[in-house]
Amino acid sequence: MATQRLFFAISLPDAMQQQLVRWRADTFPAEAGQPVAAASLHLTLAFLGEVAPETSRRLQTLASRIDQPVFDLELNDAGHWPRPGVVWLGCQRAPRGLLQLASLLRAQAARHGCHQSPQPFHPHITLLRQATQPVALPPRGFHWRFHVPAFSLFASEYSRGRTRYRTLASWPLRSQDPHALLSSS
Ligand code: 3AM
Repeated sequence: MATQRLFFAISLPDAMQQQLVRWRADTFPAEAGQPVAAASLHLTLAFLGEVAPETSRRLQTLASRIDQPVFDLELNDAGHWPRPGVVWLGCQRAPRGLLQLASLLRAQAARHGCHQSPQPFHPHITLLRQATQPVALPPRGFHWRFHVPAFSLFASEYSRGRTRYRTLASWPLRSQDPHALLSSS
């Protein structure tokens, strides 16, 4: 079987996708860049590149054993990276659960030969691509919050001039134990 282009990521609830798409249309002019389709909005945890089936199976087995708690994501930051041409949404302070999850997945990927960028992890949701010209960013003050109960492995597939992301598998994060919360308060 052929290799697949894979990445681990967090997907957004449908309602959040729709809200962000509406906000994006009101916030950025059409010439700012190429909007990412609502269903493709995601937060990448670890990019794996082209992966052979055996490595993909191993990484999925490891992912299924991850025992990390659920967390909430607050989107209250935006930025522009002119070189890759990306306008993004992110968080001023990334939750610890998110950083730990990404760090685990990246370490497992690196141990299985998937090159990991030496750049520090900057969690973001890409809103626009091909945004290589200066873009006016919205003033801070916006924020959306959503709960992250799971993470997924996606295949990035290119056909008929379009890239589509297909979910291959998803794994739940550990729910907060209400007893643990009570006893720690
Ligand atoms: O949409 P974001 O920015 O989260 O940019 C690609 C996209 O991330 C990134 O993987 C996600 C799914 O395609 N990506 C593509 N090539 C990459 C590479 N060589 C890469 N990330 C790191 N290194």
